[in-house]
Amino acid sequence: MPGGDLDRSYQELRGRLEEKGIDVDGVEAKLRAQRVETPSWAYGNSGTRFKVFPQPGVPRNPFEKFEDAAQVHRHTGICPSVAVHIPWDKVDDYGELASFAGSLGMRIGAINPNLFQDEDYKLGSVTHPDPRVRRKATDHLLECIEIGRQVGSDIQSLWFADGTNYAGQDSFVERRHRMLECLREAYAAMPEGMRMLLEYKFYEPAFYHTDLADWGQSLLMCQKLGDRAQVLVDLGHHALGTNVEQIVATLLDEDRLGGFHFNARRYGDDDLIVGSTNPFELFLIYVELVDAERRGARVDRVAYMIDQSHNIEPKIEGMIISVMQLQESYARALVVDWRELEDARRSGDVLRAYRVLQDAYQTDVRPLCAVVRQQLGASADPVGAFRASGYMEKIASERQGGVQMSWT
Ligand code: LRH
Ligand code: MN
Ligand code: MN
Repeated sequence: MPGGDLDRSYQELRGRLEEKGIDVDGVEAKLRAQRVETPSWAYGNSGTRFKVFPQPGVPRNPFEKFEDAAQVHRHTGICPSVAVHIPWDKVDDYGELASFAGSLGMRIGAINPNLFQDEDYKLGSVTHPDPRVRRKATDHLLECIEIGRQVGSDIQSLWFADGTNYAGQDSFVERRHRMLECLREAYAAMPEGMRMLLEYKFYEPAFYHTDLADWGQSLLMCQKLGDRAQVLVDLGHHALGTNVEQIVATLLDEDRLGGFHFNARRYGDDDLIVGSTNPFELFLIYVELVDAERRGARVDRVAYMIDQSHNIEPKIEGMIISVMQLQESYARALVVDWRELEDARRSGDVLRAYRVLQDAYQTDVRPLCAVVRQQLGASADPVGAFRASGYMEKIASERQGGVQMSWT
């Protein structure tokens, strides 16, 4: 949709939306304010437990991961921060990493402590029966809070691989109590303004039970910890058929939605491009976010983070496409005709209500998103511009021996 074509399709779309009574300038302002955080681990080599396929030009250190993330920001205009995983992104001086990020117009986002890659954690980390292991896990949480404080990050994003493999292996309740005790200590150490997000996953790597298996278990933990503990919804961490948009709506209503890990999944793992197979679900999640904002919920605090690692597809381009999917889903949710929807709901017109949503979902918002990116000084066509920039060729020739920074 380059040049004149873009202008024509944008004007057409704008006209159609205005006829529907949509405030297009308002929609554009919201899209300009949208932010998405990309994960450092998405830029390194990754794979499944069967095989890692190394890619050319992959970063050799955390600094180079920020360089790649800066490309995503350059072309999309809405991704100035990067989530880091400690110790995958261990450096001697985090202040140096933060200022390097700053020199690229970027910053360090959520800090993700890693409590799953140590021999000691075989039976759990913060739930481990041995207090010595729990001490070690809690110390790592404290270390990550300190890093966050140093680099000005206000989010600790926690995911626990804790669970058991056999019935009878340990007590569910005692493990909960141990977790709560460790998290209380970490929570108390957080500076004001820092939040703790608790991610849940109903499977993997434990086979019998997972200590934080679903949003309810995370929420209960958060409620015990305090207001600055909130639930993190990773789209890939649900049973098939789970209504994720309802979970999102409920957590927003309780002011406990801390953030997202966006991705898509077909069966169990969770690393595909967000919205690649389930764009309607993604749209419906954004509809709940837009609705919550209309109701005055604190949507501004929600952390919109991607959690993907692309195994066979080019990583930077895969991330750019992911961000565009989020931008387009949000744009579609912003053009929902709420007056019409509420009227249909009130009169019990089930299918009119559904069709109002369909009408927004079927709107081709790509010209609007392209124009918004131009307004932000980014690219109307991010993939085309990235491909034409020669960045991939440059890193492929300059970087040898890229790191692998995931669990594989
Ligand atoms: C676990 C998870 C969690 C980790 C990330 C790498 O499946 O979603 O967020 O930190 O993957
Ligand atoms: Mn996740
Ligand atoms: Mn995951």
